[in-house]
This record gives sequence, structure tokens and C-alpha cells, in this order.
Amino acid sequence: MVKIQGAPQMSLAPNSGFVWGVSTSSFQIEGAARIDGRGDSIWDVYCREPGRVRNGDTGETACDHYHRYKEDVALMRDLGIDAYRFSISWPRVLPKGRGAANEAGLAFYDRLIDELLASGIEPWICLYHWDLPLALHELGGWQNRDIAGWFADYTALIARRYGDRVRRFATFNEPCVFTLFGYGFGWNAPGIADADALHRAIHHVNLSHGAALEVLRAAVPHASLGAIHNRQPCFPAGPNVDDAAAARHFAEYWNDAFPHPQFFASYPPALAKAIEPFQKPGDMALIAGPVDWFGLNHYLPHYIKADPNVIGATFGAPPPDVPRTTIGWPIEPKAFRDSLLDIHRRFGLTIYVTENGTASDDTPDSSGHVEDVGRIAYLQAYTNAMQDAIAAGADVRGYFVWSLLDNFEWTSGYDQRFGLVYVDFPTQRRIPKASARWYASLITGKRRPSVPQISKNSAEAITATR
Ligand code: IFM
Repeated sequence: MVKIQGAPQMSLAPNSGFVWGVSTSSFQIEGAARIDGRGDSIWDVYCREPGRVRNGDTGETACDHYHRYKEDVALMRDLGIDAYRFSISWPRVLPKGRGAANEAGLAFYDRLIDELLASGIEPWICLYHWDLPLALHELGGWQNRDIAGWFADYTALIARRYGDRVRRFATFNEPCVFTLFGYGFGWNAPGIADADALHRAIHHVNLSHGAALEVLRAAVPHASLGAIHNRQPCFPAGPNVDDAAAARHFAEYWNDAFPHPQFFASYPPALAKAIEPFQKPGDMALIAGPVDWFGLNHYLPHYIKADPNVIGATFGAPPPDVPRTTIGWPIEPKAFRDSLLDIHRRFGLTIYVTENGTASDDTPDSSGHVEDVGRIAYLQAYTNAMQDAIAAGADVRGYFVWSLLDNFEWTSGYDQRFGLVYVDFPTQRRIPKASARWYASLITGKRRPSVPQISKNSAEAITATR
């Protein structure tokens, strides 16, 4: 049982400098996939392959944010958020991934950034949130070392175009997830399950991160730079020694394949030998270029079991008594507190929580309201855990809810709703949920609505109050 505790304390009060925000990503919300010159990404193609995505869903229309961005920025303004983290669609601005830029695509982000600034919301740009241009994938994509140069050129285009108005840049969102799922397990685009492909991809993403930092430092005065990592405790799923070893091994891939080289200029032991053949002199110094903050995406701790896959480890079941969200993820705010403190101790850097949130089975009631009390309980428990970490010394300066809108949840399609705002996909009507009102009142420091405790299954909590 997760206890809902009292109000956040003074350090998160309005005007404390703490950044409250929301996060999204290009492929998950923009739609307009074949409009104004956008090229295909690996996810466009993956969605077209039968059986890859639930219900055959695609990103063709998504939340139609490309056309409705003004309405979406107005929703953010109503929430009272300080900052909005979004990603640039690489194939929208460079349809072939390199070479000729697409002015119409670039102009879309001009309009979005200007609308945000006019609304008093700081834009935070993430350069890569998984939608690799297909044309680059056909040249080897993340397996081709040349991608570090392609990524640097793309970064230069973005820095030159938006650096006059944007100061906050993240290089990558969750590199451990898109490399492991896309090249190691074959569960996400481009659907490859191969150890060599995985290790090449890991190293080339790290190289691209370092190259992008250099470009951004040179092009954007006062830039504030980071990368966004999904870093969680990894526990053995069972009591046997194999699961214990698998959990340790998995953690080196999940938690350390990117932060370790980026902060300490070396790979963790499980990866070092496998990656050696792809390394060249000077790589590690480039990869370990200085950053200004650590972006943490946190949802759940992992329960890991041994498996005969490319890394010998996969996800097992959480303990049966742990409550779960509708997507099946365990709700354990203590793991969030522990992650924040662990990152603080290891990396000694300011932390921004760049994603946290929950899927829930939301539907409008007969009066058209979406009373997502399970999400409120989750967010309250997790922001309280963050508060505990801050009180214990972690230098956390911001928190972004995933996500503003219900959106395309990768291979789950539109089945899993993560938004503070409900999206009726057939009509594209937006309905701010009860959690949106709760988040707005958290930000302004007003008294928050009381919420039920999270029960064994948060979906039950939601249904029970309808
Ligand atoms: O939707 C994703 C996002 O793209 C990356 N972080 C986790 C979210 C929820 O699964």
C-alpha cells in the first residue's frame, strides 16, 4: 500500500526557482506524418509492419499537435507550468536525415517556440526521442559510426535556428531504452535483436552525444545542456543466483551504458570488452564532455530474471503484493527517492526529473469529466518521494510530468493513456483531467484536492470512484 502523504514543503514553493513542467515527444504527438515535406522515420515503417503495434496503430495523426499546437500551449498555460520539454522530429527538419533542410518543418518549431515564449513557458528541446530518419537507418543508422557526424550536423542546424530563443537542450531521451529495445531485444523500431548491433549502437549514440555537446557549446551562448537517462534500481525477480547475476548484468546495460562513459569516460565491465572493437582513440574524451545537469526519467524499479537473449537478462514479474499501474508497472515511490539520491551521490550534478507519470484507463464520465484519481494518487506519492530525496540532500531542481496529452505509447499504440489531458482521438477533442487541475494547484501552491490511497491495483481505485 502506498501512503499519500502531506503537502510538499517549502523548497518546492512557487518562486523557489524549482521548474515544474510537462514532457512530450515528436513522434508520439505531432502526427502530420506526410505533410510539409516530413520524411519517414524508423517508427513510421515499424508501425506499418503487421503485428508490431497494438491495434495496428500508427503515428500518422497521433494528437495532431502539428496543427493544434496553439491549443496545446494554451492548455499548458492554464496548468501554470514553467517549462515544456518536447523533441524535434529529425526527419521533419531533415527529411533524409542529412543534406537539404526542410524549411516548412523548421518553421513549425519556430511557431511552437514563439507561442511558448509568448505564453511565459520555457522551451526545453530534446534532440532525439527515437524517430531516426529512415534514410539514415538505410545507411546503417546507429550501427554506422558516421552517424556521429550526421547527428552533429543536425544539432548545428537546430542550434543555429533556435539557439537565439532556446537555452535548454538535451541530446538524447533514454538511450538505454531505444538501444536495448531496438537493437538488443528487437521489441521496438528498427526491430533488431543482435549483440553486435546493440554494442555498436550504444557506442555510436555515446559518440553522437559528445559531438552534439561540442556543437551546442560553440553555437549557443549560455546553453544549459544535459542528457536524459532512464535509471532505476534493478532487483532479481527470483531468489536464485541466476536472477541475481542477471539483475546485476542488466543494470550495467540499463543504468550504466550511457551515464558511465559520459561521466567517467569508460564503459562498465560487462560492456567494455564488447565495445572495444568499435572504439577509436579520442572517443572517450569526446563522450565525456561536460554537461550541466542530469535528466532522470523514472517510472518503476525493474525485477529482472535470467534469459537466453543477447544480454542474458530480461524483465520478470514484480512481487505480487506491489500495486501496479494499468500498463503493469509496479508503483514504488521509494525506488524514485532512492534513484534520486543514488544519482546525486554518483554524479554530483543538478537533477531534473524529465519524465514521471502513469498510464491509466481513463474515460470521460456521463458529465464529460475524467476523474483520474489513480493518477493523482500516483503523482502525489511520487512528488512526495522527490521531496523526501530533496530533504535528504539530492539537488533536484525540476519535475516534468509525462505527459501533457494522451499519446502514441509506442508498441501499446493508443491503448495506454499517460496524459494530464484526455485526447478523444477520433475528434481530437482535449479534456483536461482531474489530474491536470491537481497539478495546476500543486504548482501554484494552493491546497490540493484530497485523493484516495493507491490500492493494490490503481485501476481499481479509478473504477471505484467513477
Ligand atoms: O512514452 C514513453 C516515452 O516515450 C519515454 N519514456 C517512457 C514513456 C512511457 O512509457
